[in-house]
Amino acid sequence: MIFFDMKKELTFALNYALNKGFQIHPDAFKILENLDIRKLERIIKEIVKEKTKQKLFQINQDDLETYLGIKEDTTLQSEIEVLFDPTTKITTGEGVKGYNALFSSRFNKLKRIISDRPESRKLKSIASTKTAKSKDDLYVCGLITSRISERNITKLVLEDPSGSFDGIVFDSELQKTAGTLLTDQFVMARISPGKNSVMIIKDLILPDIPDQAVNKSETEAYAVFLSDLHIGSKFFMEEEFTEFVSWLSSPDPVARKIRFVLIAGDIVDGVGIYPNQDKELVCLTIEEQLKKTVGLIDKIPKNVKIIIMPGNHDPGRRALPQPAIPKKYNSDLWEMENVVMVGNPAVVSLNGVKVMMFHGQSIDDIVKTTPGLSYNKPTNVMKHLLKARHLSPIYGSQTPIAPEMEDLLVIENIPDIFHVGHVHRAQLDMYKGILLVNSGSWQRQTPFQASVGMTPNPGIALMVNLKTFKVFHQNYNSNSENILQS
Ligand code: D5M
Ligand code: ZN
Ligand code: FE
Repeated sequence: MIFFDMKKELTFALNYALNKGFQIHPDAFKILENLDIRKLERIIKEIVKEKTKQKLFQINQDDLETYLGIKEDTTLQSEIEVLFDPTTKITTGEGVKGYNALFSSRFNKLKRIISDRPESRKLKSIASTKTAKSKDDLYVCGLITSRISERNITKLVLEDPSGSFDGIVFDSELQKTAGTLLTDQFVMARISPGKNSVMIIKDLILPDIPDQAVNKSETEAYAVFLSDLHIGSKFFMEEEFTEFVSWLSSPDPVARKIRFVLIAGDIVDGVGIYPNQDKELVCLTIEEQLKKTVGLIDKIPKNVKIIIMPGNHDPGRRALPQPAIPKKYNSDLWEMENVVMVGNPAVVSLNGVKVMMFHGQSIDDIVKTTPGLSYNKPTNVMKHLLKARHLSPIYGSQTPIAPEMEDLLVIENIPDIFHVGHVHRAQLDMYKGILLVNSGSWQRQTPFQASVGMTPNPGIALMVNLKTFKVFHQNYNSNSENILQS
């Protein structure tokens, strides 16, 4: 055993045991080395006392783990089930016909969701309201094709399979709601005919999330929420991420209970994602970037299950929904026994807790067109998505959406946890009992982000106790401004 260059508290503890005739196993030594030095003396004295009674004069790893309560708890469950993965459902219909199918699927799915509302019993098709004789209020639903705010009114155009409807919102409170509606979002409206054949919108009803019971894990397993590693980028915080990965095997009582690591996209920085990207890369090919990724996640203990979902920087396809990162780029990832590869978005069950994972590409378009929403509060945008029951409502802006026959971005399955990344700001919140996690990033501010005034808070690992839903975080960023705000 090398006493050279050792902390004096550790030397004292070792000498104490050796002088009492004890041997210390090298694995036990490793644990002692990582302990809080203030506790060392007390711990070693206790163990020596106990083992002297038993007349066993070797201190091994097991003794320390038992004493410290860090012995691997085999009663903690780590059951994972993929409830939804778009990878095998992707068909990519082509052309206009494909988009008609997509929007009709969106309309039908959301109409079914809203049919749980009592008002929906009075729903009429848009075409039938044109000939309605009654002076009673009517209910229609559809996708928003246009929203215009003028002076003190807001004009909305709604479309359903029977036709389209122009309505005006006069009420100032209701105009605030109308102002937050996104193009192509589904909404139900209470309407009544006004003067000069103008239709007045009197209420706007979103599909939203009903009150519901949250599923919890029976045992206290923890899940870690990560995203936006950007491995291969010059700005990937490799040192900090490596430190976090080694913390996962440390004696810390929380680390010892971690059974899941979820990565919500932008695992690697990719190649050719933005102009002149090669100048900001340390690994110049996708293969090299993924190889490095495998090297890093291989250090995560094997009793931790890892779920990997792609983002806009990862290989596969850019348009939503995205398939899992294809095997051809790195078969090791697919073959690792503790890794599960899924597409974007995905829904997984962790010990019965439903987690909806989405990279979050649509946040860019929503922040740009919606008053009151910003990159600094990504969880507010996440609430917006839940209310709309759609992960990417706006079609035809920056976020590419594929012309699938079925709209796989409708939020049909209500999650217990909603996990999003993309905007590089770690943040937590709650909405209708759903825990909202934006998992931040492990990439320092890029020159592009600096040029647009985007301030990420990278290097924060968020984790959740799946039994109590209590939240923890580990901050690996030395910059004290990069705190977690909610
Ligand atoms: O994007 C991280 C965040 O930065 C995300 O909110 C988009 C924004 N971003 C990044 N590059 C651009 C460009 N070129 N235009 C507009 N917004 C951008 P990430 O997915 O990690 O690149
Ligand atoms: Zn990113
Ligand atoms: Fe991204």
